[in-house]
Amino acid sequence: MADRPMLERLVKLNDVWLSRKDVLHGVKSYDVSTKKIRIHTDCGEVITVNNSRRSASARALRNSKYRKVCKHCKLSDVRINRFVAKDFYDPGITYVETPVKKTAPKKVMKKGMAEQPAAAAGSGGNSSRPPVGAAAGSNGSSTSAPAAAATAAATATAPAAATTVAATATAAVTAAAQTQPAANKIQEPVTVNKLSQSQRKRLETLLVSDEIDLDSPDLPPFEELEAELVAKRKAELVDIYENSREHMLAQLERDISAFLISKGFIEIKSSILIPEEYIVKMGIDKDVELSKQVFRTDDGKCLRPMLAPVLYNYLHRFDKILPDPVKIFEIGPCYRKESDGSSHLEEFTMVNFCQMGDGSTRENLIQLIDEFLTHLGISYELEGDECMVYGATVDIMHGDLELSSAVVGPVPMDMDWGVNKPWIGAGFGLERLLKVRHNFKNIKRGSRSEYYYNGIHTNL
Ligand code: ATP
Ligand code: 9VF
Ligand code: MG
Repeated sequence: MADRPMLERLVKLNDVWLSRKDVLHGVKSYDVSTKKIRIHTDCGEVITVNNSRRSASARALRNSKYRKVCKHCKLSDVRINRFVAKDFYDPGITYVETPVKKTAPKKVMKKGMAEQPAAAAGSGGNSSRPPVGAAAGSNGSSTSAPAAAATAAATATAPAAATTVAATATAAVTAAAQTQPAANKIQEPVTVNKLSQSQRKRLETLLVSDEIDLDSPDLPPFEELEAELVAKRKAELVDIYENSREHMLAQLERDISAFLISKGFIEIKSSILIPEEYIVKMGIDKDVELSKQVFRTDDGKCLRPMLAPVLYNYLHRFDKILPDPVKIFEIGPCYRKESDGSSHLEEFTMVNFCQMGDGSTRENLIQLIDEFLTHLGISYELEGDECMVYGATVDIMHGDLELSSAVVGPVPMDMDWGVNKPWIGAGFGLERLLKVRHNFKNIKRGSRSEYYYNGIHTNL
């Protein structure tokens, strides 16, 4: 038995297209991409489907059944007969049909249609057209096997589907009977609205923060809630489109950038791809956790996990050029292999600002951080910590979430980078700032994303 032909080949051989409602169209032209096929019918319709062997469209074209012929396509009898007879197939080849897996009512209906060939055929308006299913056995070749197999599969699934529906209905009736209040009692209707796992997931996706408690006992029905949230999210996106048109991550970057520039810091934009040796030079040896988190490329480079190495190089060179103190910052993507979910991204945005020379004191660092977070409207607490790169750090926390690690230099590592003045610096994750600002459950909402736009899932 041969593998099934691609849909593309079936379209070419049959020269007709069978719509989902089993209407036969003439194929005027078609074009294919790597995955899809786009068919232009004689009546001017354009259909794009997966160019697959296993699709419903491919199965339909391997069969010879149709319900009616499109009036506008003006198909000749020759073309219709070609589709029905399928004598362009090698009669020695039997194509393998997969059994129909799903017991959807749609399939049952199709089976019903196949059972009334004459009636269905009569509705098309073309009297010379062969009846549905006429090809099965009509030319005696084995090419009719798929049609028979498909019919058999459909027949086999039909009772199962019917049973399922009946069983559900019975269950519902029973449930209703059980919850019926006694006739003489007046009872408030109790809405016990248990969400299925997939319904809960869908609603969680549609919620931007915790605006609705999904465990509330008087939650509206899923369909109602979903429709309401979809409408709300769409309206919000339209509002963004009509008014600000700014991406929150980009907007935050611009805001931070303007703030730091106003405080006398010069903005840097360096490469995201950096020499791997910078990681080692930062004191992060191969056996250290952060080293294992680095995305390496095969040319001795890596995606930067931090901004500090390049900033060190700038401090070293600017020291000879710019007046003291030297104040610099960079904002941009950083990459780390992470496993922890809701506060870690593998691709995140860091701002690292630092000052070298005069005024590089702990007080000034704390003062600057306070002004920075006050400007952004984000509350915080300070916490002492230790890290393997710098030793003592001041962590800036919002509850349990670390917003930043800040350091008061100098540190011994400065020698390796040619930096020999005191310094202060801090690195903040922008997505963490957005998470706090917008009360996002997951950091992904405010990140670079194919799906989330300003916290809103775009699958609406
Ligand atoms: P954590 O302990 O939370 O993993 P860290 O101490 O490793 O963070 P730092 O190296 O101090 O992070 O980086 C400075 C800041 O960058 C952090 O305070 C945080 O705001 C942000 N950041 C670090 N890693 C990530 C990440 N994977 N996703 C999002 N933001 C991050
Ligand atoms: C503060 C966190 C080494 C003098 C160029 C600047 C800093 C901590 C930043 C960052 C990191 N350090 N994720 O250094 O500002 O580097 O670990 Si500089
Ligand atoms: Mg840290």
